[in-house]
Amino acid sequence: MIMNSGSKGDSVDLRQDPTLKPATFAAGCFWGVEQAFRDVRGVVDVVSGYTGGHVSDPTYEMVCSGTTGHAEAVSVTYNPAIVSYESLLDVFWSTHDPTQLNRQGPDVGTQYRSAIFVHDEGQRSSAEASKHELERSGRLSSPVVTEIVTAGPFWRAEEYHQRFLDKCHRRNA
Ligand code: MHO
Repeated sequence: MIMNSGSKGDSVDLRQDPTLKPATFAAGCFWGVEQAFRDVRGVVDVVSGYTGGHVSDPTYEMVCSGTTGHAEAVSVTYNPAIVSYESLLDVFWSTHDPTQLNRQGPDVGTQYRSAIFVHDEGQRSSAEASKHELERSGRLSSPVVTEIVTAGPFWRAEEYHQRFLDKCHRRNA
């Protein structure tokens, strides 16, 4: 469930279409992660936000301070008839380095941790199987540190963070 505070923008309401499913991922700075999922066929909406923390309605500055426990994350709404959760997991693994603990490249802090926030037991077992498969593949030289945890409240980030890279490209065009 995406929590909107104030007059932050619209997002797809899952209650309006029971065939759509939610998926939530944290893989470092949400700008690029949002972009990666937007490009996937069968993904109908992606929202950048904050989840996994312990205060309500956090701001970007609060999350950046590392004191709220939140991770920068994306809430993906997808059509499982077109794209499987397993395919979304493949996108998740390929969009970041899941061996980096509490950082992603130059971005350091628990807000940049690698995590999969699962919405049901089916997602949990798929996520665990996918993580084990990646570990066993020998493609990575260090252990995968990705957390697999139950999804809780997801707070939509400030509007300027939504479609951030699109907006950058338009400014620079
Ligand atoms: N190092 C990045 C982090 C942004 S991301 C939304 C920057 O400030 O440019 O946390």
